Order: sequence, then structure tokens, then C-alpha cells
Amino acid sequence: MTAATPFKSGFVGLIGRPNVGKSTLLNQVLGQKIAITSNKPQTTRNKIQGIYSTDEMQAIFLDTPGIHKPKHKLGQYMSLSAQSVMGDVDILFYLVDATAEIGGGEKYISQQLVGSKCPVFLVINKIDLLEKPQLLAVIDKYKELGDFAEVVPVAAKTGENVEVLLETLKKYLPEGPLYYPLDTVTDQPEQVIIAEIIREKILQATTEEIPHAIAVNITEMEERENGLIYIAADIYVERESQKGIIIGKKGVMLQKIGSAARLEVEGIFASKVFLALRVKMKKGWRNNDTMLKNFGFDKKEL
Ligand SMILES: Nc1nc2c(ncn2[C@@H]2O[C@H](COP(=O)(O)OP(=O)(O)OP(=O)(O)O)[C@@H](O)[C@H]2O)c(=O)[nH]1
Ligand SMILES: [Mg+2]
Repeated sequence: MTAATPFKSGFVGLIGRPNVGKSTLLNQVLGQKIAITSNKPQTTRNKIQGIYSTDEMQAIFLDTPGIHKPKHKLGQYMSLSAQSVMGDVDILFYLVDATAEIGGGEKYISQQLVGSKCPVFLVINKIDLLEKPQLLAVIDKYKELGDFAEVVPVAAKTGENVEVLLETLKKYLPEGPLYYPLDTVTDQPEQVIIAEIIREKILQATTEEIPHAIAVNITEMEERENGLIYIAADIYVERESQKGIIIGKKGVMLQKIGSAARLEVEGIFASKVFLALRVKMKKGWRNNDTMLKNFGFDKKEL
């Protein structure tokens, strides 16, 4: 680094409707999976910090839950959590889905961004799904949503144009310190990452109301003989009938979820893992303040 190229750093909020690809973009930028993703809306439930560092800059990305009209207290928490980063970052990336029509959700979010104190990038994602000639029309359509510092089309899934997005970001980041050591990638504790991996496998294996009715809590984690890591987790559902679906006939569904999660966790720890899953019922937990707090969704901490 020379005196002519000062170190740049800052906080970047990733916001947008559910399912537009915020978490996929975060993982692509970091080159590793720290946020779970799925084709179901409302996958992310909490702010997740991912730190991108080079020898010239450090960008601390905050992935957030998709902003939507909440139907229960968990949804209220999620939307609030997303909106809380809006006034609290150096730059906002407002992600939209290039293949979607502009509806009330986009209009609501873009209104919230009017008068934003920080620059807002409109990041048009999923361009891999467009025919090339469609792109200009899509950009024009989305530009009408507001006044953006930059408009950058990307494909988070394939990485197309993500380098350009990062180069552009660097121009906007203020001069600043290294906030975290160069090798820090996320603020999420191991137990949260494991619980999220289990939840992702449930999201992928189930449909309809099940994905949203689930919470996962790690109750035990210890290293045992021969380096084996023993992990016990409780999976919470909201109704008795959902318990049966998660467990499946002869326990087949739970086994499938368990072995997919175990494989991924083994990859992280580079050692053998024993994963013990239990399914429990907590009636209506998504509308219960105490339970929400126990599961880590505390409005006071936003
Ligand atoms: N084809 C394509 N699919 C993408 C792209 N980016 C994300 N997706 C898919 O879109 C779906 C949603 O991605 P997520 O990253 O979970 O979306 P999100 O915005 O974090 O969603 P919430 O956490 O629910 O708010 C997943 O199935 C992704 O694989 C992309 O660039 N191209
Ligand atoms: Mg997400």
C-alpha cells in the first residue's frame, strides 16, 4: 500500500424483498457459505455479518431478512431487523430480482430509501436468467424506483459482474481502519452456523408451512474420543402434525435432514460429527415474545 492509496473500510447493508438473492450474493463475495439460502422466501431471519477484506479495503456486509408484510411477531422482528440497518451503514445495496415484476413490495422499500443518508446501489440480481437483449429494458424499468448512486446488474449465483460491483463499492467506501483482523469472515458463533445449516436442510426438504414454522436450537456440543464432535439439536415446530412431517415415515425424513446437515458440518470442522436431532413442539412460538427471545429474536437488541 502506498500513501496514494489510503485504506478504505465501511459497513454495507444488503436489503431487499425476500428471495432476491441477498444471502447468495454475500456468500459469492466471501467465496464461502456463511448465510443459508433457499428457494423459499424468508430464509434469513437475523442480521448476518460477513467481512470481505483485501489489502486495500475491508467491507463489512450485513445480510438482512427480506422486507415483507409481517403475519406474526417473528415476521415483525425480521422486517424491523432489515430496516434497522438502513440508517446504520455507509452504503446500502438494494437488491432486486431481474426476472420479477415491480410490485407493492418494491414500491414500499424504495420509498423507505428516499432521503437515505448514505449512497444506495441498485443491484439487479439474477441476470443469468435473462436473455441479453432484455437487460437494458429491465434496468430502465427498475431505475424508475428512485435515484440511485449506482445501478449494477449481477448474477450472485454465478458470480457474473460481482467483481465490478466490488470495484465500484471501493470507490464509495470512506477511508477507514481495519475493523476486524484480515482472516475474520463472520461474527456468527459456531453454534448458530450449525443450527442454520440444519434449518437450511429442513427448508430444502419440506414445503408449504413447514419451512417457516421451524426453529433450531443447539443444546450440546462437545469433542469426544478420537476427535469426534457430538452435537445435539432441538428442532421446534408449531403444531403436533408438523412433528410427524419432519420425522417422516419410519423417521426417514429426519434421517435425510440429519445426514445432509452432518455432511456439511463435517466439512466445516474437517472431522467426524455425530448429530443427534430431536423434534419438539412449541405451540405458536412465532407469536410468543418469550419464545422469540429464547430463540434469539429480541427486538430490543436491534
Ligand atoms: N438463477 C439465479 N438464481 C439466484 C441468483 N441469486 C440467488 N438465486 C436463487 O434465489 C433463491 C433465493 O436466494 P437467497 O440468497 O436465499 O435470497 P435472499 O434474498 O437471501 O432471501 P431471504 O433470506 O428469504 O430474504 C435461491 O434459490 C438462490 O439460489 C442468481 O444470480 N441467479
Ligand atoms: Mg437471505
